[in-house]
Amino acid sequence: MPVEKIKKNVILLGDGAVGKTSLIKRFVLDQFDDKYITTIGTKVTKKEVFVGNDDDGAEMTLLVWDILGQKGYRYTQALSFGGIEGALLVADITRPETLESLKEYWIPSIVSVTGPIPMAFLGNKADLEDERAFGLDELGKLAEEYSHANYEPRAFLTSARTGDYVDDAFYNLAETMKNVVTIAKDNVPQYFVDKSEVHTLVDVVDHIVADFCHHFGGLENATPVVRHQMEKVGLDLDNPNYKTVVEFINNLANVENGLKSPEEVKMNRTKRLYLVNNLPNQNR
Ligand code: G3D
Ligand code: MG
Repeated sequence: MPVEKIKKNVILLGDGAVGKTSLIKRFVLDQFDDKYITTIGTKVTKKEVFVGNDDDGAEMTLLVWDILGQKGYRYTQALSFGGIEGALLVADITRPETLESLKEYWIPSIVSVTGPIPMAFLGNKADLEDERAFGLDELGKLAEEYSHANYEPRAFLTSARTGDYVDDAFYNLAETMKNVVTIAKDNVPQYFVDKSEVHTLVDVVDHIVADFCHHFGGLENATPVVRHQMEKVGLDLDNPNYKTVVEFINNLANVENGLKSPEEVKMNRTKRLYLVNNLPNQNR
């Protein structure tokens, strides 16, 4: 039987310093670089894998996308890419808030653009057992919430340092992508906010506006709508307050209602609210 050849785009998502870049390095090069390399821009790495068995196997080329914290850039990170068909959602087992933000931020961010896609959940830094704040139970529960008619996303405790379960996680995702038919949406530009660069309400409004414009067919179409909604809630751009920003977010959701699917509207609202609600209290 001829071997099937498949090419798939996968992306690693999660908060800064959870180990995304280290996991890719471990998987692709099978080594762990202890020296932290600050990377700027977007990076795609290629890896060939064979999944399945002799009777029903496939040679897969994985194009692995790393989202890179653009330190020093205050604005939204814009990634323009086509056809993401699988995602590894990465949290750091020593920091419970990184698990929370997968649910509240990263999953809505990607799913609102790609629709449901195969996912795998990684609790990374498993070697730091003494500092562990959550484990497979919690991660598995999150994975369950995203079960799909055709597959159950799996959870792994990985270590980019020791290599434990890194290949398992990538291969599991590859196998799921081989078996599940997804329709890749082509060339969907996506905004990912580098959350570590969001410090104030002004930053939050910046990001929300950029995100809304992106979903609303660009700056030109969206600007009058944004301006109108800001006036409606009395949002002062130079000095926004928590309450008006929340109202602004709700009103943008109302605008999107009817133009987008209810799921998409909900996810956009969720990730925007996450940004406001996770500011340091004194900056609210
Ligand atoms: P990111 O790409 O998600 O931002 P990085 O994360 O891959 O850059 O990793 C962030 C830090 O976590 C790095 O440490 C890296 O060495 C460390 N790290 C990544 N994976 C593991 C792991 O499995 N175990 C342990 N113990 N550390 C890990 P530094 O200190 O260099 O910033
Ligand atoms: Mg990185």
